[in-house]
Amino acid sequence: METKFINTKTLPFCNGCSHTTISQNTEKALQKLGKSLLDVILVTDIGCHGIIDKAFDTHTVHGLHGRSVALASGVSAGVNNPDKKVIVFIGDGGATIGMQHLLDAAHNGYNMTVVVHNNMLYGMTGGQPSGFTPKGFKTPTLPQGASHKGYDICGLVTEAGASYVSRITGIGDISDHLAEAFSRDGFSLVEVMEICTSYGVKSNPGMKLKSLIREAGIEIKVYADNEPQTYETQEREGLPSLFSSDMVIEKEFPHKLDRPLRLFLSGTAGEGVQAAAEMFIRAGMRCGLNVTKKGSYPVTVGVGFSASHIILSPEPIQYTGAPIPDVIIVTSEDGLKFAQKLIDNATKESLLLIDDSIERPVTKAKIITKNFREHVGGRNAMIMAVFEYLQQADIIPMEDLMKQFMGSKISANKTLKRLIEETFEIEG
Ligand SMILES: Cc1ncc(C[n+]2csc(CCOP(=O)(O)OP(=O)(O)O)c2C)c(N)n1
Ligand code: SF4
Repeated sequence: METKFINTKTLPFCNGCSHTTISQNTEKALQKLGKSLLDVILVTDIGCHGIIDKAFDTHTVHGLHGRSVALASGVSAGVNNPDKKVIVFIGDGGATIGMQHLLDAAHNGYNMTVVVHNNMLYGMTGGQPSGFTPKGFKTPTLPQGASHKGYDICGLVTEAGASYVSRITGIGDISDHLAEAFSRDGFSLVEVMEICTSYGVKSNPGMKLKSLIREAGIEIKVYADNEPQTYETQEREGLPSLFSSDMVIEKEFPHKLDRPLRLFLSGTAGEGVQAAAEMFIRAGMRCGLNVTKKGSYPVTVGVGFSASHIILSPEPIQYTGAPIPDVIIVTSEDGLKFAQKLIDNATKESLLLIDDSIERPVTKAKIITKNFREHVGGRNAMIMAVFEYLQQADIIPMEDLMKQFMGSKISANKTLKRLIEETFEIEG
């Protein structure tokens, strides 16, 4: 039986909008190529065309306006598998905003097909002109018509090194054109000329797409049909994919957690907060736990606070926030300031582990003070603190955390290593 890629009969677009034609023909093209649902990763941009993703039963990712090609480049490089098809849906608005991403993706030969839905205006926000609006074409916010001709994206990505490029009109059965592009390795692009039946027609009454294209000198043709130069063959040969078994962390130790544990580590930039959090979650993963880690720090990463929210859980983690963490570890004044709200929210069940150089804050949490900074200096205070916490909590083996420590660059610090071994009576 033919694979159904679209899970609904009612697509979300206005009557007559060619976004419908593109979606239906994408399904048809994928069927012609014998693709299965999990072979396809559809990356959509912001705009009317982008609201289609929930109708596709493939993998889908919805990106920021203009950034879908950049996102897809990461997906393509990460997946690194020519049998998986990365397809980008982007409007002429998004393609204008993210044009550099299109040029770079073509230049680097990322495996993907970009389908530019060129209705010559920003549809979703009411018809502002884009960089692709042809000379003379009117829109609701530009009633006098565009004064310049639009960018020729097909010419530009061809010049940048795309392997296959064509421009077509979004009328009738376009599935063969799409299938042709989908079947190519490397970067391919199809620009589909369309009319926005809501705003394009309203501003240009009586206009016909084909005559408009002809009068504007927009060519409908195959622009590039070259031997593919793909990113994979040039750069990544022999490197593991992100999904490679080389990246898998095998379960090695038992754990004693029967519910999620939410920790908040808060200290000063450059004092090992992120490294300590990383060690802790990796140790959790070695025990078969689900984990999340979110770093928080100012954009000027070398100064001010540095904090990490981490969750370890025997169950899958559906929500990564923690308005009331179970444990808050504070190793500096910067960290205290940043953690203040969470300390205020803490309950009797919460634990606050805090360096004894800091004045004890008022809180409902149970407080334990320890001297983390004295022997190691600020630099590794959080590493000492997570060892201290783990020794008290006994949820995963200390040996596991020590193994993570020994696998990190910080273990080259002999003084720190000796101090951990002596304080926690554990062999490195
Ligand atoms: C960075 C950014 N700027 C502006 C917007 C507002 N915005 C949402 S949709 C849209 C227009 C989308 O037009 P286009 O990309 O051509 O897609 P269409 O709606 O025509 O399919 C704009 C400007 C946004 N979401 N993000
Ligand atoms: S507003 Fe325009 S682009 Fe958006 S769905 Fe309607 S016709 Fe299509």
